[in-house]
Amino acid sequence: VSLATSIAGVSLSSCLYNASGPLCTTAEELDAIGNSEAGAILSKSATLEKRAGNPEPRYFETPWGSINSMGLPNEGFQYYLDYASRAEAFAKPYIMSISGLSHQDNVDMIKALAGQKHIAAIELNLSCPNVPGKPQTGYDFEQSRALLQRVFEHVSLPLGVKLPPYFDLPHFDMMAAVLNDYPLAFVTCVNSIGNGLVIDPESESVVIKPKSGFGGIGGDFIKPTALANVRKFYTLLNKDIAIIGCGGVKSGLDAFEHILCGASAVQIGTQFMREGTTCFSRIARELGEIMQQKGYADITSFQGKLRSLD
Ligand code: RRO
Repeated sequence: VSLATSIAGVSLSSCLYNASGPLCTTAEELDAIGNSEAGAILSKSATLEKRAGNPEPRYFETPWGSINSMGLPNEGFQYYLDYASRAEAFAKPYIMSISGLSHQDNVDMIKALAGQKHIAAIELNLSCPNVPGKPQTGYDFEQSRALLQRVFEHVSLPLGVKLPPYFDLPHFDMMAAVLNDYPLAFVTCVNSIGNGLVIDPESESVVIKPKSGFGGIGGDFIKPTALANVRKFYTLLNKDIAIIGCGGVKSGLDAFEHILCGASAVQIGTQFMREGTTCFSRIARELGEIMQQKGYADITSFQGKLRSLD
């Protein structure tokens, strides 16, 4: 069986790769993804300037998932741009995530990426939940439209957006109406569920320091929400916009479910943080076994073909 996929003309030998965030901030971490079975290398979201992020502890794991309030720690835009030539050593696409602190910063970074070699695509993050005082752009439909309007005046590389999870059916329709007006290569569903709270009853305390303990939730907790978002946008968006699934993937079966809902590729966040780069080969093997059992030779044999009961 083949786990190969393609997103806006970019070929990936495996549909599984890392979510932006965990273990993709330094060149060494990105190299490790390059040397793994991941189908692509996706960088930590970049801001124009290097950032230290929020005070620690800022990441915590429970048996069912994670909470984080990293606050966008990253080496700065130029670092991830420079990494592109180093990524060439790996026979897989290098995708840059960007998350400017203002629309102007996003536009400036996207302008600087025009015509850059060795960058396969851009994932524009509309959904960071953890920078104090900055709302998640993806929850403001008019702001999202205004940003995309400006971005598409300058972009030359394939560009997709990383969305926050939506929970209300009219919100899916409203965001889809915005996204369908632009030539997006892909939409990644979903970022962490913003501003959850994990507490420790023993110490009667929160578990992370920033924002009084509030942070983005990932892992098992969020799989049903992630699948709902993949499925909704798969049905609502123009067929030339690929859906990339992210949320609660720790096994081949989880990846299978995302693809059945419509995902063309699947990202791994919390489980990658927990397990390291072996997650990509293990989950690939598990997904391959499921496909073999079911008689599916490739992803497109079952992608999006979720059945309803009526
Ligand atoms: O760095 C973060 O705190 C962070 C980001 Br930019 C994001 O998009 N999602 C997340 O859960 N954390």
